[in-house]
Amino acid sequence: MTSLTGSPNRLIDFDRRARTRPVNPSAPRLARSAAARPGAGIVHLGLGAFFRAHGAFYIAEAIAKSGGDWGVVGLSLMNPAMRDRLAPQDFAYTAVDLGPEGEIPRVVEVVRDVLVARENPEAALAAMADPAIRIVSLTVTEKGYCHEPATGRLNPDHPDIVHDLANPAAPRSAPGYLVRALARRREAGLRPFTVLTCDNLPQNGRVVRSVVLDLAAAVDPALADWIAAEGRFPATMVDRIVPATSAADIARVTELTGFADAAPVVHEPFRQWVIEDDFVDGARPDLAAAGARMVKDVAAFEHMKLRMLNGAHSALSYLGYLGGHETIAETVADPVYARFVKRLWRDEIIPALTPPPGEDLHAYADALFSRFANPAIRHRTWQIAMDGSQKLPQRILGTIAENRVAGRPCPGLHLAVAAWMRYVGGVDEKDDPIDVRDPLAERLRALSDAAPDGPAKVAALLGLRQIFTPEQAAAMRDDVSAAYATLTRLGARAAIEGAA
Ligand code: CS2
Repeated sequence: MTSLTGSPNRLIDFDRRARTRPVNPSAPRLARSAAARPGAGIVHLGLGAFFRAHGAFYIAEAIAKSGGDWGVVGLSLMNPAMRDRLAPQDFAYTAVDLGPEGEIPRVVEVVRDVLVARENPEAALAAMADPAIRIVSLTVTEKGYCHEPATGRLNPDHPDIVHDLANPAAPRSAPGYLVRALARRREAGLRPFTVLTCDNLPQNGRVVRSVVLDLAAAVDPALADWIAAEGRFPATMVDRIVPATSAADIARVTELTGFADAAPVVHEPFRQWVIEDDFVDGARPDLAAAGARMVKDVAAFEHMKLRMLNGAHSALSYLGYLGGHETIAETVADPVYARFVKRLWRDEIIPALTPPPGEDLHAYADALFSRFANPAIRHRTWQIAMDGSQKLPQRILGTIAENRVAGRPCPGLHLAVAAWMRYVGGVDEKDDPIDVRDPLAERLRALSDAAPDGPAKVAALLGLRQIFTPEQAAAMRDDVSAAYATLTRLGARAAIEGAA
């Protein structure tokens, strides 16, 4: 048994022999070990698979190496499902590493509790205002910040923001909870918590700071001044590929470990966390001891990751889905798509990037290709295709804009934007419906349906100011229309073959 014992908060490796155990239909439920628990120091909003396989993993390791009361209280804004799954196993869960050496299950025990804000807003706010809590971290996805993707500012017309402005004491949105909890801390004479965003947004620290300040200023300008002066919103670059947990994953975990776990996570071996080292009073776990890179400036890392990993992910998800591929691994196993994505990195994405210190972008692209090709990771194209309206600006449109300034053509990226347009039209290449998940889904579908032909559909979608600036829309119109026409005429796979 290789386990990190001797620490109150452990990542326990299962006995490797457990892997040969037959599936036991009456397997005992996973339970927390008897070890002492660290006190809570972090509230985390949005306890999905990604945070549980990434941030929680680093925090558990940081505590194991350097100690500290940095246990995590999870907070779901709406959905009780995660709490209901984790509570019977005392919030322990299995994280399975799907690497070339096989599957390695570990138990992560850093989560102490999960609260559901909609059921009990008071308990959620009390937890965030507890003096022991020094960090509120977030993985609420791009749309959870209620901002305008094109500008990074709070969207005052967002229904949850309209609600929170009218009812600041009983919020609904993530920014609403942050502002209300910070107000309570100020009233109680406490220091603010650090807001640690772990979502794939450009300048994510700046975005969350600006939505919090915009909302606070609308409620109480003095509160906004205090947050601006005392609050800290470090930017981060987060990376680990963590597909949604499937029923097959849940069954496999019992087979591997002999324990029933209602909420395991499966993830690739790779992980990276680059964090701007700017915390309120320097209070944070020793994340560097767990392998996180603490830096002054995250921007170059963030650009590299958002544009190379997430940009290629989004391009492959729309083009792969339309071409009939279910997962990213399947998509890049198709040689036409493999050539396409490698060319996309080499000719269109890398030339528009400045490498971060110590990174070679071509080696990074090679490593990404291997990560995408990992057949054990069943990351569905449909999952990545979700919320494209919130993802395109930072993943693809910025690169297109910089290429334009430099006079570099980018046919692959234009094809990706056109594929997104075909996708949100809601009908695939076999005339079957697509289940489009996006906060703007209805609007996108209506615009596409109302336009009589391809060029008109492209023009209508480019008119969405939440996504495209007027200059971008004007500059891209001809290229995207041409790409859209090719996609419609040939289908995604043949269109890619032409562009590769
Ligand atoms: C993916 C990301 O779902 C998506 O949009 O591109 O979740 C991606 O897997 C992670 O950012 C990898 O770090």
